[in-house]
Amino acid sequence: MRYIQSQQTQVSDDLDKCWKPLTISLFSISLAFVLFFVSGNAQAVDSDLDGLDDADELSLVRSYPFGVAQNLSSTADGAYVVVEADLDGDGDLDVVSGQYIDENNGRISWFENDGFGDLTTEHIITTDTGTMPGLRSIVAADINADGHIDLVTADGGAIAWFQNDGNVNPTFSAKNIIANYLNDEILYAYSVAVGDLNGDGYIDVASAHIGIQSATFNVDDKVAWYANDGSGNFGSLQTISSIIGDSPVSVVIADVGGDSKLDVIVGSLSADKVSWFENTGGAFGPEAIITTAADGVSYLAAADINGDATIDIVSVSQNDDKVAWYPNNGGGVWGAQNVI
Ligand SMILES: [Ca+2]
Ligand SMILES: [Ca+2]
Ligand SMILES: [Ca+2]
Ligand SMILES: [Ca+2]
Repeated sequence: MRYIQSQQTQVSDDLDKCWKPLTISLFSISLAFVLFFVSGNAQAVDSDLDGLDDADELSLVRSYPFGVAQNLSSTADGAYVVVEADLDGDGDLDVVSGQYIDENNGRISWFENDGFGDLTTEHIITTDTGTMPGLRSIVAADINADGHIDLVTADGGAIAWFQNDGNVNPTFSAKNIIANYLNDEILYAYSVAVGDLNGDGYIDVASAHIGIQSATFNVDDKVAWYANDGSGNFGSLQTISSIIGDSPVSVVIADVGGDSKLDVIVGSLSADKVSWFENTGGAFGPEAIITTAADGVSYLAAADINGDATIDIVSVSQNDDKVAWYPNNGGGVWGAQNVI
């Protein structure tokens, strides 16, 4: 079963959650948005720190950590989520962009790769990009197992997927809700990840919701997953973690325990924490902490950084301006933080 796992988190100033702009000195490329990829994961960074609305240039850095930038589009205003996937099934990677303009305006589009690495016309998939705080995360995966790559999103109020009709020039369905605020009390869904979590051969979905915390109102703060029946019908929300005040902001699926079952790794913004939950066979063990030294963690990725055949974790944290990785010494035993 073919899919590309990816996951994104906005790293920018967000007044609602008092986010601070990320300034990473390594990002010296003067582009409006810089993206980096770790094992198919993508991250958008507002590198000029001037907010979301005024970007008029979108570029890709194709190799980890900081490869050669190339222009993608001059029309994708406000874009901050980008995913590569072969949406039309012709063997080359097309590009999906998720654009957040404000809480009521945004769109998800795809750009066909012409086979020479150049991207053609923008095809709008949807302008239904959610409620407060709007689109945050897109992953590409064949959710209904028909051989065509679909899209899964977290858009603040909902976890949803869009079905690829598989035509030569594919179009996408309307938003199929997996879980939402109304039915599941999801608040501020920021991140989605995909993988077969219960071992039935069908790709499931995990999500992280940073919740809302104030002196009088503390809710959600969940990491959850949803079982796929293979046709894109999802079971009810199953809670992996619910720690009020943690603000889980990024979720990644990977087998870090080394038992061939896919585990769930979570970055928690307010707790400055990266932790993982071992998959015990469609259920999850207690939280195991990888680090609490990622101040304002905003994004995670999983990859074998040091080539020892275990999956390591990379974190981006906005309050200490760090990109760091944590070596997996096997069996879920973690080494200390290495700042990149
Ligand atoms: Ca293609
Ligand atoms: Ca499909
Ligand atoms: Ca499954
Ligand atoms: Ca495992």
